[in-house]
Amino acid sequence: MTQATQASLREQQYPLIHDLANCIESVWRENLDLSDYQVPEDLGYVEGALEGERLVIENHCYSTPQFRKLHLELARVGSGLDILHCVMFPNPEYGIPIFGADLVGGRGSISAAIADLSPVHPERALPRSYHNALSSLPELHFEQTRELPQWGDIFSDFCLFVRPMGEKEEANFLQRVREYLTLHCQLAVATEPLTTSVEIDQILAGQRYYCEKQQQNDKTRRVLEKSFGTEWTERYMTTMLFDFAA
Ligand code: BLA
Repeated sequence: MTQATQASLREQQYPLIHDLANCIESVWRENLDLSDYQVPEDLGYVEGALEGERLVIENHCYSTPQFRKLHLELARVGSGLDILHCVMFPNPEYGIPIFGADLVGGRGSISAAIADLSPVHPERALPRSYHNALSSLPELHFEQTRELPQWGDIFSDFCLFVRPMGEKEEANFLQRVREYLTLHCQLAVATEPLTTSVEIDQILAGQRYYCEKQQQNDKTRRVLEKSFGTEWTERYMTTMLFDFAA
């Protein structure tokens, strides 16, 4: 797939999705030491249309000393539904949360906008440095907050899950995600790696729990299955979207 075609999916996407994708990549570039991450060859750019509308997916991945995988995915279903998915998977030697974001919408509005720094420690507590930094951000008000699904016990108290109403709320959402990302990158870089296998195993277990819960999101699964079938979707959800060390 050529760069020109890749750029054009982002150009066509809903403005908040396009802007958030650019924001994520610029915060990464400004704060982290990015290396290439080898996306499995057949998963960089994917198109499918088994029994419904055409689904186009493009993946951008990097790794850094603190993160084994930074994943930004942009997708479009048919001509109307745009999706942004982003997860930052830390190396297990770093006892830091998992940043995740998902935006779904199009044709005039975003129906779901979620962003969080999700804990992976036992008791699912955030490190104190994160708790303090997040607590000191000014409070934001959104007209329509949304309720988390049952599998959503992985998210922190700082999870933002809203249907942004209008440009002002969209701008507020974007700004808040920029703040989450920036403080996350800065705290991650300042974090000393863990040294004991007991601590590292706890982090691995927390990351695994996070991925297993995310794999239960039937809304994501259904969209993928309609275009790519059940087998491909299972592989994609467990190796590309939410993979963990076995
Ligand atoms: C919701 N995710 C959704 C919805 C769709 C997708 C269609 C329903 C939107 C709505 O209710 O308005 C679809 N999301 C996708 C697809 C991909 C995707 C197809 O990423 C990828 C190709 N999901 C994540 C991450 C988080 C997340 C990283 O991938 C959170 C950090 C959360 N998505 C999330 C949640 C919901 C959602 C909590 C609402 C689920 C529900 O209400 O049941």
